[in-house]
Amino acid sequence: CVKEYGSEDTENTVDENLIVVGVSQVGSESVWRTANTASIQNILTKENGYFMIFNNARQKQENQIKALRSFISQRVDYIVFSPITEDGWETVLQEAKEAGIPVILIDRKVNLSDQSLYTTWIGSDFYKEGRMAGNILDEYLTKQHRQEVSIRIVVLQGTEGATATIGRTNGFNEVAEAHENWLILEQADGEFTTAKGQEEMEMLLHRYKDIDVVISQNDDMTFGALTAIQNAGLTAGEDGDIMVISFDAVKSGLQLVDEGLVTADIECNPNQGEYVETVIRKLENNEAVAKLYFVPETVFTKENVKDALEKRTY
Ligand code: GYE
Repeated sequence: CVKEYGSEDTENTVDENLIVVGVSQVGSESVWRTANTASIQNILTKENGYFMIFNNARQKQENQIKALRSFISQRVDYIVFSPITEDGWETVLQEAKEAGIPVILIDRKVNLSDQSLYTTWIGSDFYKEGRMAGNILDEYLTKQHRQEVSIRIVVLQGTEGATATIGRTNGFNEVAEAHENWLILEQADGEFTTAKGQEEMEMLLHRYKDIDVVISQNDDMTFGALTAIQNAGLTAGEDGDIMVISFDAVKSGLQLVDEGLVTADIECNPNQGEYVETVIRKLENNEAVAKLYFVPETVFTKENVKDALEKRTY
């Protein structure tokens, strides 16, 4: 017994016992994203009872909307997707609801007036991550007795309108506002990529003298920013010219913490696959699921990075 998907092609026929899941991923802009994709792909396997249809939207919302519509027309059993930005999903999610397909959001959130348009969201507390960045900066500046002197900060932001960008910005800004001596010179859009991170950092170094701190909203932008800092003849680190605080804590980011070039890396946990699978299993058994699931995360500095660095697989 088989279900048919799209064409008559036998390759497109699926064993009826498998649960069909359409997965729409933002893109492959970062190391974190690749790890997130792998975590989903490693668990939604045939051996585990799934047939996964994967789409990489290459950073375009229109591609994601197209993918969701194609999942709906193929009558998948579940839709799993990470929305690139928060706005603009109401119509297509309404279509999924009308088709009776549960939607599981991962990583980023959507801005909706009707919360019944998705079943569950699994991801990180980005606002908390932003606050953690502020608090750890405060700790280091206190240790250096720099509570009274002016601290000049630049922020490399991720994709505009994405939950990760919004939360990390708001969380950090709230801590910054409580410190009169912290001055945010500029928040630049580095789009979560190494190339744009470097480009923006070069411009910032050109525009502003004496930058003390860079808050970089993901490790990929940090890699680019460090190149720019180095090319400008400056040094990064707690005792260097510019203190760098990063987000994600992928292996290559943790390596930089260990080397002292990045002072703190705020972890963002990409391992959401198991949560997705648990949620689907519960829904299959008609069990209740929570509306929000937060993945556990921590902050890495030189003090605790060694162990994590050894264990990191991504
Ligand atoms: O920090 C970044 C990725 O939304 C948490 O997106 C995610 C962010 C992550 O491109 O590296």
